[in-house]
Amino acid sequence: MRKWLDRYYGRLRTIKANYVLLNLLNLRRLGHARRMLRRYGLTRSPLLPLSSAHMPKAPGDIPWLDRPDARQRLQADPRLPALPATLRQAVLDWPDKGYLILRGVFSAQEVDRVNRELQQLIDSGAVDFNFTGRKVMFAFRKSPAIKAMASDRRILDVLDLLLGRPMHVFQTINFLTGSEQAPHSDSIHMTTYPLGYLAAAWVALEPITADNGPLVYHPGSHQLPYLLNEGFAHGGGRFTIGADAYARYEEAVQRSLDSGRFTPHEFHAQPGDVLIWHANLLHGGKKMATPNASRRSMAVHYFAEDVLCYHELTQRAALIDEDH
Ligand SMILES: O=C(O)CCC(=O)C(=O)O
Repeated sequence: MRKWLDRYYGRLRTIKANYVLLNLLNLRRLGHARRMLRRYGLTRSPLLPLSSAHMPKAPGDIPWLDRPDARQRLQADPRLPALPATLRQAVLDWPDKGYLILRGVFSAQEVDRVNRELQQLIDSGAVDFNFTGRKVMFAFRKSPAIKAMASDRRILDVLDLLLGRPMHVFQTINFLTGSEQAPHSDSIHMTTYPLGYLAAAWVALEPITADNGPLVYHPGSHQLPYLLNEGFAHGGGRFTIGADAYARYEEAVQRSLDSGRFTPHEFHAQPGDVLIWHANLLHGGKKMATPNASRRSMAVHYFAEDVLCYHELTQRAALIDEDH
């Protein structure tokens, strides 16, 4: 029965018309997409499928630190000398590395408050794990402590500088264990037009070691071309999404890593440490040495102001609650 149901829901998820229906039910949360479509000259309803195939052919504005002269621009920027030396160096390295680490951003009390509130929400059934069984999505809508951490100015100020536009929280993902997720770029899940106006911050909420499934990232991989639907055999058609599009995407990413050009790094961290990564940096979660080892942590994804945001694989505009 379970198998049959999984197959049935799996099939429903491939039908584009179902996403149009879901969009209709969430019309109020598509205001942002409607405005952005208009802003970028696209005469398309946000209810309809939306992917990189529908975007203007011109790439549009490129984030300032993704341009070839990023380093020179940074060196001439009057904001740089005002930064603490380690942060200044990390920002200067961002164009080449695609990540930066901020140690000790959050205090033990701030971390404890987040862990406590999350546990209360889980225990009361106010939030639940998503289909992966490992991720609690959007808990910032229900927890003041998580919201405060996600929208903390110490992170947002760095993001605003790196992306050159004001950045806004789109989603939080809380983990109690490792994700063990295969390498991917966030731009397949949260694509923007213009491309590249997304970033993520990952906060350690307990000690993270080689054993409890640390985040794994591949410095420099953000400079690879963005891998979007036209870059791999996603298997979809005019009316359908490819049934195993994500598995095919992961295989294509793995092929790009198999060249050995990028060395994987693990983020070993103390509670309150933060790693920020670029929209196109390949990353994932290492296998836990002990199954289900505790790895409390939180990933936050941010969109820049005034960009169009959508999910490339399901071809759906991002639902944005503008009152959050
Ligand atoms: O925390 C992890 O293991 C992976 C997180 C991740 O891939 C993401 O949030 O995009």
